[in-house]
Amino acid sequence: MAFSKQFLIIVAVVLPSIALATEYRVGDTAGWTIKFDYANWAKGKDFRVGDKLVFTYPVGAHNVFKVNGTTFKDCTIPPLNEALTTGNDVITLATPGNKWYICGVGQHCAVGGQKLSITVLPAGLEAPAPAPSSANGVAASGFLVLIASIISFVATI
Ligand SMILES: [Cu+2]
Repeated sequence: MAFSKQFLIIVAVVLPSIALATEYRVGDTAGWTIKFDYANWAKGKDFRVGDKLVFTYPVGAHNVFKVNGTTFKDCTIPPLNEALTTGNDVITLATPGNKWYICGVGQHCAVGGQKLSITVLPAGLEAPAPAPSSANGVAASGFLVLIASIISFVATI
């Protein structure tokens, strides 16, 4: 019983954050690479403040620069010390607005099309439209009540 109780507590702590913030693996299974249509990948996705972008690639093969719109368009490579290079770079979307990311290796941006442009919307719970905001709140609190009752149920076993 000790194990399943522990498991449920972990689920209770982790799941609400998953429900409210989304982690996007850039390029899905293709990851961060050349000759991939990132404009198409981003299309229709609802990027929100608090969501995360994860850039995955073999270390050394690519890198990630967060740039401005002009640099994005021209594929100007910033100083190398500004690059993310871990192969599993997680970027939390902290502010709303347009965000641009490019690869600074060789001609990956200019020729390989390894560039991502997204528009980040305000966080779901702070959205200006009241209807979806309150709907999210109700769903989240209902979810927490459910988890709490599961935990108290397990605790009584
Ligand atoms: Cu690259």
